Amino acid sequence: MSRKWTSIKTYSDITFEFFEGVAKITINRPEVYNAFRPETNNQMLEAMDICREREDIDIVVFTGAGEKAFCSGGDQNVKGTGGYIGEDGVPRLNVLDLHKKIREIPKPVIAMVNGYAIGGGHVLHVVCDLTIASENARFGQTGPKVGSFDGGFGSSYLARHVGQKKAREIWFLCEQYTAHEAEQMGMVNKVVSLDKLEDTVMEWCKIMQKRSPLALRMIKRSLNAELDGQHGLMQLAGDATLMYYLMEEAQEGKNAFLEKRDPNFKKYPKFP
Ligand code: S0N
Repeated sequence: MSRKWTSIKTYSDITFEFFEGVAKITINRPEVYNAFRPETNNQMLEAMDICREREDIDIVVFTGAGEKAFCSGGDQNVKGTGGYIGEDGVPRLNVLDLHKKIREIPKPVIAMVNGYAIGGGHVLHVVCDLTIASENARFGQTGPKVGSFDGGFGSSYLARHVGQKKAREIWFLCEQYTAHEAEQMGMVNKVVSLDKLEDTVMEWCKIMQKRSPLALRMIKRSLNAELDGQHGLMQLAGDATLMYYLMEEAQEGKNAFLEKRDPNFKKYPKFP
């Protein structure tokens, strides 16, 4: 089925579109198999901020332009010493900021993998909450072959998906894996034919859109907290505070202060 996606904002390296509560961020650099440069990451970071703020966006989908690649990682043409060199001449490793935003946004993020997910492109799908891949997709890390590595989510979170032995194999050997192999390893949720890929992603979105957004938010926070240490606990606790603020008991404290009286917390139930 073809959908009438509407553009949210125009960028040079990505398209950023909306349809029925779903925001789609497409890396649009097919000539380099959707490799990212610092500008690509900055644009995705801005798009993610918009996704976080807009109430009508329920779910974010990442994909790549064309039928060859989801993302082939850092653009080797602009790799310098100290990182990838942007138009400002400054070397950056700013894809890590994107990983953080994907983990932090309180909405589901889906990787719609339509081809190669290699190197930093592989890490990008690993960091997303869900991965739906087409049969032609290929997965793998290349770091130790091309002079890079991701010791962050690209290693530790990958190991949570596939186990320590398999994660070490993926990084040490730098081989490629088919979509079905990736599914069997536990790092892909579902594999479909390329012509069914977007339909399937949108079907999953429709199901999640019927679920309680706050429940999904708390589940994402809780699953992250287990891996993210103090930072993860801070995010989970932030949402607990949000829920407390929604209760009359929290309002009573503020109201009492403004009305210059003692708060009466006794009237609120204490659950066992
Ligand atoms: C994807 C591969 C396997 C496809 O192979 P195939 O089908 O043989 O096609 P090619 O002819 O190789 O490619 C088609 C065209 O696309 C260009 N191209 C592909 N990938 C890249 C790329 N990453 N950068 C620049 N150009 C790319 C080809 O050059 C070719 O163009 P033409 O036709 O003009 O020659 C195969 O292409 C492949 O293996 N690609 C490279 C994958 C790779 O090694 N990626 C980089 C891995 N490293 C990272 O991603 C760094 C991670 C990272 O960013 C990071 C991690 C942790 C902390 C910080 C950072 C950070 O640096 O930010």
